[in-house]
Amino acid sequence: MTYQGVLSKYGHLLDIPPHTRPVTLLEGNTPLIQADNLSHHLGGEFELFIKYEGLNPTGSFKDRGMTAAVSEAFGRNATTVICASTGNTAASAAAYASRAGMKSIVLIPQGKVAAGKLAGAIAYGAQVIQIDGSFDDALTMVVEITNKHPICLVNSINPFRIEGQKTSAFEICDVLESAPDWLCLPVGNAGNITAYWAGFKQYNQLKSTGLPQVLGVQAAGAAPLVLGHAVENPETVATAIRIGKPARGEQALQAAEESKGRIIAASDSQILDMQKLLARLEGIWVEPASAAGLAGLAIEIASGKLNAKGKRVVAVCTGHGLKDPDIITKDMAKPRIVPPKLDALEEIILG
Ligand code: AN7
Repeated sequence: MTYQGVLSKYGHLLDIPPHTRPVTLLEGNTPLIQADNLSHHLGGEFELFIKYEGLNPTGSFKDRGMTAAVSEAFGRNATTVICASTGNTAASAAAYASRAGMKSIVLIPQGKVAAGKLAGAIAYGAQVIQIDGSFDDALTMVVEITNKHPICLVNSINPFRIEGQKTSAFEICDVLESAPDWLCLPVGNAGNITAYWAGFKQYNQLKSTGLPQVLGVQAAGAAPLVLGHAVENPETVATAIRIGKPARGEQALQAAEESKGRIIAASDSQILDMQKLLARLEGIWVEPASAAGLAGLAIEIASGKLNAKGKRVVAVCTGHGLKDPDIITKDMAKPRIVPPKLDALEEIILG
């Protein structure tokens, strides 16, 4: 049978109600790409795979959970969904809502959303509202408004988001025929790390696939789970994870602890260096936040705290580089302009 999305493939393993009516863009089934060049660069002698979640229909991992959340809402005839977002959730919610004929409202922190995400939300027809505050302020507002009005909240507080998101852990185990030794991923509002851990645990119970150690990575300027307290004014170039009060912070810490992993911070320059490295060594361009997991892996290997030798490591790259082109082009020298003449071209490329 042709591929019909994550609910069709893994729905029997997900805790979603019977009234759910699938709204899908054939999300999921993303490639697990072996990254030998990068593994070699990081010291080698281990297997590294990139779970390239930026290849989902709206360009980020959010589509897995969003198909579940919107399908559940659609199945009970909800008409409107709302979310707070640093951008990717907004684009995903807007796309799935439109596909279901529903309205979407997205609250974003003013001026801090990457161009490709804002453009997506607008293109898919969301009502986009900028909040003169942070993501955390916006999340508080959508919780309040959905307590008062019949609008469906599709942030990862919504349990169906977590259910759908678990499918990425299932896919990794299906492809590798076991869980990896380590799973590295960025952490913002902490829905994704919560879902992966739940997914790996469920698959291990069902199929004895084993469990990974989980390395969650926050941006140093937005690292509440590393600091042990909320961050009032989170700041990072990785705007996707510019979050100071993660809704599922407790569960993220639990995932790290239970898995004998940890949550660490990477600086903006470490994140951006890894973004470039991954693009240049492997041809995989991800948005800055998505490079955080790998940046954390590099930090842990370099400091000797993580011995990857002989291990299998999966790094989750959550969003596509095209989401945030400005981060690459803003400091870039303009490509040279030459007349349309062969000798001019030869002079440049042959020196
Ligand atoms: C590319 O879109 O929170 O820890 O509102 O876009 O599950 O929050 C995005 C988060 C990692 C962190 N990578 O995941 C939003 C939003 C990318 C992201 C994360 C996000 P969570």
